[in-house]
Amino acid sequence: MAAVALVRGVPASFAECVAATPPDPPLSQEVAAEQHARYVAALEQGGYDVVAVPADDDRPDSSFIEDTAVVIGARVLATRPGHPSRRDEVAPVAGALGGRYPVHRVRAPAMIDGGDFLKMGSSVFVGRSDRTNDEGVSAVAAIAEPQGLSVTSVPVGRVLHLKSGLSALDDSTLLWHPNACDRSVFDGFDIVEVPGVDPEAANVLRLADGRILVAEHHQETASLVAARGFGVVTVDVSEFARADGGLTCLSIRIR
Ligand code: CIR
Repeated sequence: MAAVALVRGVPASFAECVAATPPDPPLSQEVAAEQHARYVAALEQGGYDVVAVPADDDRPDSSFIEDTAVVIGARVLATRPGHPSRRDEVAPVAGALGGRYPVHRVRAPAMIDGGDFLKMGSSVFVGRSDRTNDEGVSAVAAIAEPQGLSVTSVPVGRVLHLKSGLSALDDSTLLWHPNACDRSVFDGFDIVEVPGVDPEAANVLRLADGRILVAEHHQETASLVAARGFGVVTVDVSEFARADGGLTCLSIRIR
């Protein structure tokens, strides 16, 4: 089956995104839209068939589509995002996925953001963050465990989401920044530590062809990943980084 990536265009209200620190100067929808177009092109060149969910001008954070659904084996969990302003982003994404997969729904009080979900082979890790609670982790486990996947709940450190500070290079190799979580969670995996002050430098995206997409403003990460023998592609997503989003946040990948 072809690898598919769902994306969602940049809304007119992008400047109103939730952000830990108010961006100064304000976010630019125009710049973000240009960067988004290049991101989509990089996904296509990396082997993904890209499916665009219609943009929603009234939902500023809706380009961060990763948070709205997670693909768990042969099933999809439509999330209930931790930030209340983001909950209405979910239905159109669940609708787009529904034609391909059985879609399960998360019910209150459970909360989960897709940025807290990481799958490496048969291991699933779910970050316990300000956006994802224990009930959210249980919702993942209820779908993952019957499919033979193990689920580990991971207290996140000083990051928004688990994947704000780590990501998989392949099913056994993890790019990890110390702010993300305790390193021992990933005992048994090959860990590549990312130095520096910005945990988002550890957020990269596996393309369908095995190459790794790295944010252009994280050149040190690009060198680290290349030194491990992976092909590297870079793309500028700096406008999204100013809204606390990384590379993975901008798509839902189905491989
Ligand atoms: C938010 O705070 O929800 C958005 N401004 C950023 C979401 C980033 N998503 C992700 O890390 N998966």
